[in-house]
Amino acid sequence: MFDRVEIVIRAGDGGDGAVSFRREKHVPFGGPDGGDGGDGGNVVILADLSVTSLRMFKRKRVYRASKGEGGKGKKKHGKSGEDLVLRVPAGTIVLDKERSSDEALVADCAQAGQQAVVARGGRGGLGNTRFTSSTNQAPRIAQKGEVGEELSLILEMRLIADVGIIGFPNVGKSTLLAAASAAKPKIASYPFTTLEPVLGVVEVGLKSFVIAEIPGLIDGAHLGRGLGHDFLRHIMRTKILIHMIDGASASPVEDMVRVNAELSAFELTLAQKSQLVVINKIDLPQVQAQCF
Ligand SMILES: Nc1nc2c(ncn2[C@@H]2O[C@H](COP(=O)(O)OP(=O)(O)OP(=O)(O)O)[C@@H](O)[C@H]2O)c(=O)[nH]1
Ligand SMILES: [Mg+2]
Repeated sequence: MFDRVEIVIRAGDGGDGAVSFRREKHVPFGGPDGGDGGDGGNVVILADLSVTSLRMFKRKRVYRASKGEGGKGKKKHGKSGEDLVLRVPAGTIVLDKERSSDEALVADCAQAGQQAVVARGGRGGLGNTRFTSSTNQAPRIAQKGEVGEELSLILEMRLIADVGIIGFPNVGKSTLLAAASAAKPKIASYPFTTLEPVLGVVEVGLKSFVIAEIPGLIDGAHLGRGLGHDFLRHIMRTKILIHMIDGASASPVEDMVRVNAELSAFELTLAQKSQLVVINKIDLPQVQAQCF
């Protein structure tokens, strides 16, 4: 699953302004007529419902918007460069790779249709027509186009689930997801059966909400151990967490505390989300003896 990619974007340079003079028969000293350069194209990021992953950004790394054309004689302005629109899945956030994490957010395309200019094209340079003054009627100067902005970006897709199911491996997260929705995650009696977050839609009458299994939470997940680190990002936007505990574990309460410690080590706001704590496998006699 490609849910985080790094790309380089470069907005178009502005076109140069032209140095040009009118040349007409019988007009010995034509005035300056150099037009302005066109502006460079912007790079725009657009959340598009028809795009479901960031996979295509793995193939190509550098994205450039087109340049503005240079100005021409007869006061003709150069054409502006076209914007380059990069289509991403809804729920993608855009981070500036060079900045520290608290000021790195460039754009947040949570909903389809949201867009943001992430790199501005350079302005076109002024042609020599613009430099005429009372003392200089025939300026031989024109401005160069500005350079387009260049940025290294991280695109990160965050699943937009309303409810996240968390808990140690093998506690029964997939079983709940499969029972509550039409999703068909693999269920097996060993840890790490689920290797990527799985989404399901839960229908309640006419309403529905999205539920996500977040796999691989173990001690040290926030440090990248197991699978957990990457996937914790996905639950940042959930409204509530279902914290599932295996009632048959040697110490269910300690399991819960350890998972919570992972959440707060990763991001404090995650640990502050409301949790519905669920003890699972209560059909087993030893669980009934232990928990009730
Ligand atoms: N007895 C009993 N077993 C259950 C219950 N719920 C799940 N299980 C079993 O627990 C095992 C693990 O279930 P999963 O749903 O795959 O657990 P998971 O949390 O998704 O596991 P990972 O994806 O590997 O982290 C399976 O053998 C399930 O059949 C339950 O309510 N009672
Ligand atoms: Mg699972």
